Amino acid sequence: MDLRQGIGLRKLGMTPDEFQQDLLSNLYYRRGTTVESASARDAYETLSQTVRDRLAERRARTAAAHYASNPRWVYYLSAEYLLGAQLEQNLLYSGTGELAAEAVKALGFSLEDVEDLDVEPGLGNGGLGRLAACLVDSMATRDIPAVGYGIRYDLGIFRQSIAEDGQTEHPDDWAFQGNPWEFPAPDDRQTVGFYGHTEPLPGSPARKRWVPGEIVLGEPSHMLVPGFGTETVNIIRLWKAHASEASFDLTSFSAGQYAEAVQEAVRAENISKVLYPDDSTELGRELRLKQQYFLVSCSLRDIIRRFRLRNEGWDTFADKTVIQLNDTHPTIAIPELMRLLVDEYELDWDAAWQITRKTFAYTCHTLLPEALETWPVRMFEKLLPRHLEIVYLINMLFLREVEARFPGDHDRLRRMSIIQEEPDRRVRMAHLAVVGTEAVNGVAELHSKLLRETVLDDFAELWPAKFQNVTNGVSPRRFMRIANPRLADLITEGLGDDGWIRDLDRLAELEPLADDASFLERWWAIKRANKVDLAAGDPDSLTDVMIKRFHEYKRQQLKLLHVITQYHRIREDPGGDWVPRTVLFAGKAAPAYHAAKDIIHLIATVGARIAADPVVSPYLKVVFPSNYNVSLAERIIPAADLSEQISLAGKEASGTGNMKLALNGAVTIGTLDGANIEIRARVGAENFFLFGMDAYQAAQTRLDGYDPRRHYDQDAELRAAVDALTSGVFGDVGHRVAGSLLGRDEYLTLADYRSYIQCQDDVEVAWRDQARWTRMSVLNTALSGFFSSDRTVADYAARIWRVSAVPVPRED
Ligand code: AZC
Repeated sequence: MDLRQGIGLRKLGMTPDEFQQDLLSNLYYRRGTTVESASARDAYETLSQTVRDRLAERRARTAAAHYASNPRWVYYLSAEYLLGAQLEQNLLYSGTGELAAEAVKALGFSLEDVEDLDVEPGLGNGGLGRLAACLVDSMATRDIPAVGYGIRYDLGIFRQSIAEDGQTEHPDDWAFQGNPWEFPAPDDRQTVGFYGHTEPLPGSPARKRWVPGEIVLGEPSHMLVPGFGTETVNIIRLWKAHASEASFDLTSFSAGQYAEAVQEAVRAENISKVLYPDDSTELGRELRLKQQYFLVSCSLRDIIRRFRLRNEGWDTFADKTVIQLNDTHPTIAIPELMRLLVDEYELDWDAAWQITRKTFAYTCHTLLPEALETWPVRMFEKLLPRHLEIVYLINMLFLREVEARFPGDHDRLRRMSIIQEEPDRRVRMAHLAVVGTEAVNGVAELHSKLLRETVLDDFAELWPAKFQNVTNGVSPRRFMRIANPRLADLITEGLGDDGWIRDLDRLAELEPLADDASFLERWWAIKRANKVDLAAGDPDSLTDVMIKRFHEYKRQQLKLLHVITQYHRIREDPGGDWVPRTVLFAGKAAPAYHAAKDIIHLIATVGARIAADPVVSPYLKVVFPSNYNVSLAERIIPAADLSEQISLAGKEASGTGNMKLALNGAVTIGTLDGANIEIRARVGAENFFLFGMDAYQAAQTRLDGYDPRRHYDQDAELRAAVDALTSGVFGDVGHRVAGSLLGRDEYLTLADYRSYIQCQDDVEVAWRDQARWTRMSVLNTALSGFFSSDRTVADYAARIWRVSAVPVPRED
């Protein structure tokens, strides 16, 4: 019997009895309890295992199909994954929702009770981590053989509580009660070195032996990533740091020095202890560099192990392997692959470099200079001495290439070097990532263009063909079908079948329904029902949402100035015909980012004041649900009428919340930034509220010597709003925020204020006409099919990875 063909795997279509049997068997044999004494947690654990087993069958068939076809595999390296809750997703993807509901009912629970116990793995910060989750979903859905690699942080993104004094952070011990979705694979553990020194090796001057000073083990576990409407189940493999046995100091322990005895072990295990809750600014901590190398070293050894299983020569490695670097965090993979090939597998430098360059591709997610990672040479050298030598050699050969193309252009060499010399010596990871890869992409058209024109202009001049754009996308499963079942059902009814969930361009077929009055009525009623479920405010009010990380460039402070202006207007004319609004903010600020935390604090303060004001509160409500995460996003997005995408143009690489909201029928108010531009181009200018400067005007405003006071002096309403902040009624925090706006106003908030306010007035005019608004809403959904991550993955597959689908046969 060929074991790989099917190890007695169960048939796909299960009867309720069979499902129930499996559940009971898990309850008895794995959980060790009985029907009579099963708690909700017992029900949750056993249901999760039962559902997981259904996917594990498909996983086994997937591995067999991949092994047989020996394709080019995609390896996605990402320091972050914001996966979202797993149970509901896996019920949907395995088609076991109804079976599960019945089975847990027999144990005395409802599916909702049980789903409430499912904790989302918060292994990411924001857009970049959630994008990684959408892409692995779509890779599986598109039958692309892929493995995602990441770190299994003990503590994910902090839990946030919000009070009138702003944000407080609490540790997120997400797997405290265990994680039923994870398969530990201790046998595949890898050994990772740090520190130490290098020694010459006889024979080849390019080869060295690295003698590390510290050894840490990486233990993998994997989670299943099912495709939707297909048989493929891929995996993500997450590494957890483990101390090696030798690190326990028995001598100290015997002498009663317990802390000393485990000191080394604790240090080792700290590597995967915590996700850095830092979205864009450099913490400059050695531990972070250690995390990056830990991820890279474990993953590359695993990739090579998988390659060598197939017994092929190194000359085929790049044909069988593409490694996508999700931002610069895993960029040390480039010197690490060189080290493995040259030092350990004894390839000569040129052959190794050819392989390396053909294997890697790099996605950049930012335009903020401060978010481009650099590491002090001294720290890099201490932690990774061999890698620094390799980086130097890569740099020398690279600069020779530049010199040959642009003889005598010393300034260009200085600008392009992988090593920054002034003011201090640092390794520029983005430069390394461009030099060591075959393709570099930005994440929206404007972003890719600005990368070529500004941040990476010298590189684009040298290698124009290397630079590409792949516009981001989002999973229609999680953000439509799961998050918004009412809307999904209506769309399915409107289109005649649910094929759109895998083929989102089909939403365009809804376009004619935007003129069908009864369809519009039902659309409106669904939005209202979603607002009732969210229970954030009056479901008949305009639900105006700004949900994203807090950062000054995203300009939550601009939204707040609008709120204060609205507050003043209502107070001045209490009898006016005001459009009732619920303004909902949600999002976290990096704990050390004081200016962003001030803005949260100020929102909470202003919100409380408005709530206490009987004149204003019937028309204006500010809510700030705490702990924004994927699950909360799934509740807010279906209820949103207006989507705030108001970053300073040229700063938001793409945005993906903007896509989720548009797909759920929220109308965008936004600047010409990131993917907003592409959303507007698709849904039509008349269905999008545009305001503010574009990226070139913003850059010019800066060059011309921007003075925020000029706007303050000229605009009475703006002055009143800023004066309210400085008046003291909102406390010290009001002062601080006003000070920053009048002082530097780094992100040109005041310059865009008037245009924003006018645009918000236009929003209200449109909102008063319910038919017009609903039509805009339907068209936003209908014309946003492009923003499916299935399309994003198809783009990567065709243009960057050059891989094709490997369908997994159904079990007969
Ligand atoms: C984000 C960008 O800010 C956002 O515009 C983009 O949509 C998203 O990546 C996905 O491409 N960047 C990050 O989240 N960056 C980090 C370091 O977390």
